[in-house]
Amino acid sequence: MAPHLTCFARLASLMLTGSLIMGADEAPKVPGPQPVTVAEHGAAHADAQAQAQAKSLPPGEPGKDYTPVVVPNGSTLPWKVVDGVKVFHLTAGPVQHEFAPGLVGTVWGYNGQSPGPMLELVDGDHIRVYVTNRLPEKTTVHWHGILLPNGQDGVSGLTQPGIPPGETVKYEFTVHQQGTFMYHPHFDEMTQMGMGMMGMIVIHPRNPKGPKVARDFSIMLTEWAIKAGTSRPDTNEMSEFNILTMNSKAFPGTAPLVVKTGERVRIRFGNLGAMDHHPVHLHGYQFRVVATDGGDVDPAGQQPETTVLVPVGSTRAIEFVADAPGDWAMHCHMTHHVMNQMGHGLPNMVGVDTGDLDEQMRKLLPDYMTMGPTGMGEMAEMGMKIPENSIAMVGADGPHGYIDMGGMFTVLKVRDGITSYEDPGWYAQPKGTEVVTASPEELKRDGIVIDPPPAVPANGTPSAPAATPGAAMPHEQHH
Ligand SMILES: [Cu+2]
Repeated sequence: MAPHLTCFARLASLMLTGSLIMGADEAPKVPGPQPVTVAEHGAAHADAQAQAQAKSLPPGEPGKDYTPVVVPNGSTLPWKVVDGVKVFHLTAGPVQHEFAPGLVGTVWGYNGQSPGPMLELVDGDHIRVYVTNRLPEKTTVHWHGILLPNGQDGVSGLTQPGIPPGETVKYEFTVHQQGTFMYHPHFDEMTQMGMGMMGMIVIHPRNPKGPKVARDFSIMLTEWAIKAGTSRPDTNEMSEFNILTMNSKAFPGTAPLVVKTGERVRIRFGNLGAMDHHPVHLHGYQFRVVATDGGDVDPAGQQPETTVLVPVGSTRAIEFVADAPGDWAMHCHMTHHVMNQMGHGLPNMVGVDTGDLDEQMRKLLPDYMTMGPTGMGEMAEMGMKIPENSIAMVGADGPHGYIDMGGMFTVLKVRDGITSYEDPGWYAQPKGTEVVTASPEELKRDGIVIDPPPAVPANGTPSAPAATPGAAMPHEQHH
C-alpha cells in the first residue's frame, strides 16, 4: 500500500505544482474566441467586488423592507446595527436536541440549535458575522449560494484556515442578490453536517416586485442515522438514515404551517442532508417553483407542480394561494422518509404465518412482538415496547384515528378568518364532505358487487389463486 500512496502523493503534488505554475499570465490557450483571459477576469472581478462593497445600502428593516419569514420549530438570528453594518454572532457547538417527543439527540449546531438560526437579510445589506468555535475540532462557515469575495467563502484550507476550537473569526461582506441560501461548515463536512450543523439564509429584495406574500416559511431538510436507544448521530453511515427531518424535527415533532384562507404563501426548502434528495409533496394545491439558490425562476419558466424535488445542496421556493381550507399533509414522498427509527432494516414479514411464535418468544423476552406480519401501519398504535430514547416508526393521534407517518411530515393548516397563527387544532370537515362507509343502498344503486373474501388464513399465503367470481369487475379488486 505504502509505495502506491507515495506514488499517488507525488502525482498529486506534481498536479498541484502544475496548476500553480500555470499562472494567470500563462492561462492555457484554447482554440476559438477568447473574450476574457483569466488575468483580465480576475482583475475585473476584484474591481467589481470593491465597487460592490462600496455600494452597500442602509440595513433593511423588518416590517418596513420585508415581511419576516417564519421558521417552524426554529428561529431567526438576532442582530445589531453598528455604523450601518448588521452584526451577527454564530457559535458552533454541541446541542441537546429533541427530534420529537421521546427522542433527544446529542448533536452539533449553532447558538444552541439545529438547524442554526436563520440569517434574514435584505439585498444591499453589509453584514459582519462573528463565528465562535466551541466544537472539539476545527470548523468554518461557508455561505452557500452567496456571491462574495473569495476570501469570505469559508472553505477550510482553500480560502481560509480552519477556525481552531475556542477561536472567533469575522466574516464580512455585502449581499447583492435575493433569494434562499444556506450556511454550513466546510471542514469535516461528513461529520459536521451529519451532526446537524446547517442553517438557512434568506435575502429579501430591496424593492419587491410581483404579488405580495402574506406567509413565508423556511424549512431545512436533512437526515440522520441514530440507532434506537442511542443519542449520537452516526456520521459514518452512508445509507441507513432513520431520522428524516424538517428543521431538525421528525413528525409528530414538526410544527404545523398555519395560514389564513386566501393568503399567498411561499415555502422555502433547503436540503443539506448527506445522501438523499427529497421530493416534497403538498396535498390540496398546485404550486409553482418560483426560485432556486441560483435566483428567481422567470415566470414563463415556472412549472406547475404538486411535488418539488429538493436536491442535496440546493434550495427551492414554491408559491401558491391558499384558497382551500383544511388540514393538508405536506411530506417527503419517499416512503422511507415518512418513517421514524423502527421502520427500517427489518426482515420482511408481510404474509408470514407466525403461529404461536410470539407466545413462545415471550417466555424468553417478555416484551417480544414480531413486527409486520400484516404490515407495519399499526405497530406504534399497539403501544409496542421500544428502547429508551427512541421513537417508533409512526406518528401521532389525529382527528380521525392514528396518523401512521413520521419523519419529513407536517401539516399545512388553512383556515377561514383566523386572527392568530397559533395552531388552530384539527380541521372540522363540513358535513357531507367526509369519507363514510358505503351503505347497502348506495352499493345497490351503483351496481357495486363485493366479492367474498378469499379463503386464506389471516396472515397466510393463499394455497391457490383467489377465486374471481364472474360478477366482479376486475379493476375494483385494487381498491
Ligand atoms: Cu425524502
